[in-house]
Amino acid sequence: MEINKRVIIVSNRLPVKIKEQDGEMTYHTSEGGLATGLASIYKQNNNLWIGWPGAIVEDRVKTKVEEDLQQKNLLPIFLTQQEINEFYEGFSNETIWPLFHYFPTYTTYNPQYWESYKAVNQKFADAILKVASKDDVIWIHDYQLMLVPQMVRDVLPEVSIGFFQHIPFPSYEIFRILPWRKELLQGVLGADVLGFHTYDDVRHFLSATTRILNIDGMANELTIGNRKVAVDAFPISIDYKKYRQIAEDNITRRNERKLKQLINHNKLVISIDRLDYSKGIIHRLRAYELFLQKHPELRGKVTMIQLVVPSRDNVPQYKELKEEMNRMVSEINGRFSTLGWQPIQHFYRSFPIHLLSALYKAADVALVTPMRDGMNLVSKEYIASKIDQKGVLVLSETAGASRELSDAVLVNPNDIWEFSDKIYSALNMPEDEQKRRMAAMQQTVARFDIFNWVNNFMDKLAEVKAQQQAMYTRRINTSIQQKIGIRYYYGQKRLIFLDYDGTLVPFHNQVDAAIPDKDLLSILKKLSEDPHNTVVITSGRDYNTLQAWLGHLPLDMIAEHGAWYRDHGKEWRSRRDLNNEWRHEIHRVMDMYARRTPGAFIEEKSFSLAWHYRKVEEGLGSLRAHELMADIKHFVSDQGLQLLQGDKVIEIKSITVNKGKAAKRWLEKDDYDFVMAIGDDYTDEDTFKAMPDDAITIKVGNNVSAATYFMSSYAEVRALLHELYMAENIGDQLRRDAGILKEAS
Ligand code: ADQ
Repeated sequence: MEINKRVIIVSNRLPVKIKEQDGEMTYHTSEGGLATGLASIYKQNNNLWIGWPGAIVEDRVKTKVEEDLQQKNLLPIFLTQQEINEFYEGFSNETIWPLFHYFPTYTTYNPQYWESYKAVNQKFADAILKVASKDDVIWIHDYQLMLVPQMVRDVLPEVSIGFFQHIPFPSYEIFRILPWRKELLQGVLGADVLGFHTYDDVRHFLSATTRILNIDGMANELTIGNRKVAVDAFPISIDYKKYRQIAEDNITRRNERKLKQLINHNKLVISIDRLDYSKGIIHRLRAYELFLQKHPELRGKVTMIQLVVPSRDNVPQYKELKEEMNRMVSEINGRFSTLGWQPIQHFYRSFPIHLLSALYKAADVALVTPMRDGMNLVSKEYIASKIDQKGVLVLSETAGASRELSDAVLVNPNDIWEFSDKIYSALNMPEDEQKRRMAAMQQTVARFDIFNWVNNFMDKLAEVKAQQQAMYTRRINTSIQQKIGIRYYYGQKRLIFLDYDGTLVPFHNQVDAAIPDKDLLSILKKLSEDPHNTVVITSGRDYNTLQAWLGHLPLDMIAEHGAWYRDHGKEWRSRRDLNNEWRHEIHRVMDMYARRTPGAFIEEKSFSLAWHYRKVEEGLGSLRAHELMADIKHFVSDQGLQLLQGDKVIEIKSITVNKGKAAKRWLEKDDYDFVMAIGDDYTDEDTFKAMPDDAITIKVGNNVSAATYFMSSYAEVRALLHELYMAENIGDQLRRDAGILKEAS
């Protein structure tokens, strides 16, 4: 973790509850998992946590509250009642929350809420910007603040920003329903590291950015302008040691004894969550009811303790849920109770941690069965509290925690029948199996605790920033450009290799649309007409196209990655040693895949075949390309061919043909004092590697490269080339002026 930088944590809620009693302000610091984990950061040095203090604060006490909280390294943002209604309860909890938890029918689309969401996000961003400098690390939390990263980035372009989302990121098909999907994505992409709980969330997020913003990336890295952004899974956890200590505490032991007496030493099933439709409370009650119905022999021998913490109960759906829950609990109790036994003990309130811990310890089975949950910490708290390792966790497969806790009894909460069977088998699981499973899960939770989570996230953020900075120093800026200009100016024999697509013209969906424009032709003409210059276009395109587009200029050209070449003023020649016997078979397979894939097509070059999928439906193209590659890979290696994977294209050619080999032919021709190569894709890497040590090599784009320098676009390449021949002209002028001056003197 980078400890020498100042860290600013930002979340909707501050880790403090504030109350006013008889004119006195009291502050109760939260014991929640996130607050505990982040306490190791925000309480240090001049670090800071920014957020809403959880209550409406009257103007007259605002300054006092600010001063009090400042002592605790907290900076409050005050929200008005209207902001709470529209930004917090509105857009955050009635729009994003239900949709991201796969409840589209509960989702409200209210433009007024959206306006408020934007305004409050701006309020948070302004508060950050008031105190932050470009060297700080800013860690923004959760779905209430998705626009803040970009708002901060706009003002502090170099600052380190992390964003962590605590709730699921839904599949693209769900996310796209949202009218403001684009803005939310652009907002979070202001961060350098985007963290989610699970790899599935990461996958969904990447698929949404590809499809909605048309941003492509390599694996889980995206390139936003000149910035690399990492998207990764950081499963949150709990303070394991703390939960173990509490479980061993005498107060907890006493509570546990009392609890067992209270339920007559029955088997105990527990259920603990916040009141929320995402938590699966109703489905769980149904499954428990069915279990009691199917197993009359266990009635009177099992008790369920259900704890529900009040939450958001002025949002209509939560009110309805509460009514439905109460109705079901009394129905089940009414139906099955006997004089000495009640199947469900229901509590609608928060419990002190020692009582919670006693429940975890006493429980034979914990039912943690949300419909959807980003992670779910109750499951991990239960595991940590099991000192004797006896007890079974029944866990939803749709909770993020299920990815780590594979030794739990996994359940689909919608499948009530199977669910009720699993309650039964959990209650009857042999003790040694309980212990084996519990031990394995304890190992995981102990190792990947909340502190590990904080460290992993902060380390990743530092790593990404360092990578960005390394890239930044290799980006061509004015001073590097000047140095290149000087070397160019003094060069007497210059050799310049230029790739075509993506380097001199933008990447087009239509292969033939990349025809050179007037501006480009003029640049190439001026460069190549200079008698000191040899300009070589090195392209993967077929030679007929290059001839038609650029043949009239005094350029040298390499076509089809080196299978064909032309010295200016001469005819095109091909390599004599290449054979084409493999062609028929590869063409047959490529054609089979093209016929199954709308939008795919084959490009025929004289010594290679390319299968393009740039016009194929997103996702399907790369799926087919992988199938195709798997199909031909043995043939390719048997025949001494090479399979190249490009940007939405795969190409098969002889292994002996590459741009680097072709470039060598030119390098060997003469002794050059200025060598430069510019290219944008993987095939240009061969050129870069073939260049002498003192050559200037430039990669267009941000991917890893053997090139020394980076540029972001074809437009910058053109500007550089323009500068170079201008340098020559200005130089000539200077030389002439110098001559005139000499003569005059
Ligand atoms: P939550 O939806 O709040 O968090 P969860 O992770 O389960 O869900 O945390 C609930 C917390 O409340 C636990 O620490 C639990 O002990 C406590 N709690 C529950 N009932 C209680 C009661 N009656 N009395 C006292 N305490 C009680 C969101 C996401 C989750 C994600 C977390 C953290 O929805 O998926 O795991 O953030 O990222």
